[in-house]
Amino acid sequence: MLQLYGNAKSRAMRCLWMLEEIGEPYQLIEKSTRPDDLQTAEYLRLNPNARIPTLVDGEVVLWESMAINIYLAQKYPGPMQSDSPEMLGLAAQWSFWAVLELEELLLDLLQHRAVLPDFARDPSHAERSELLLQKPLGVLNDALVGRQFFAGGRFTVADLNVASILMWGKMARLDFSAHANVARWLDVCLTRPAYRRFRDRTAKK
Ligand SMILES: N[C@@H](CCC(=O)N[C@@H](CS)C(=O)NCC(=O)O)C(=O)O
Repeated sequence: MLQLYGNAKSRAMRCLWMLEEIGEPYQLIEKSTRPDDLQTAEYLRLNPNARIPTLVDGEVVLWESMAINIYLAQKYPGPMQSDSPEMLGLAAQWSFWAVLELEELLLDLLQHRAVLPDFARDPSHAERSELLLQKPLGVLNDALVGRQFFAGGRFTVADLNVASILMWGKMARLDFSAHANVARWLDVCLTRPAYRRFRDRTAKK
């Protein structure tokens, strides 16, 4: 059975969502982000970065959440499977792009709007991140003109990987009003039954 090391409140959520999309049986092996949980000889053999998530699929061991998702989409037959090199290329393009252009800014926004205790929040950090996010949000918004999803006219790993980062914007009250296509697309992604299943399954923990 597929095994995913991580927890639902970390970047592992992206892979848990994908696992629900592909519908294969899997086991979540709970790992926190505490050093004593990650820096064990046993875990370091799987992931020398001492980070989560890590996927174990038989002999295959993978880390990096976006790569795990592209692998799962490619390997398991079903609606998430890429059916052309173009679709695979677009999945890689949007996944790299989301990590490089969105992730750090959104994490900073999230920290300073929602996660840090009040005394440690710096509104100027949040404002700067929100301002810098306007450019990539514009790129996303334009990519979604006349198109419901990023590739092949259907929800794919490209959408899942970008949405699983951009959802931090929702949690951080990012203003999407100037980017209506993005707001609509993100809502569609976050109402997927698989996303709801991921939430229901992990809410009980
Ligand atoms: N680029 C990696 C980042 C993994 C990562 O930083 N995971 C965090 C949890 S969200 C972690 O393991 N932190 C523990 C640490 O940095 O010590 C991915 O997307 O999988």
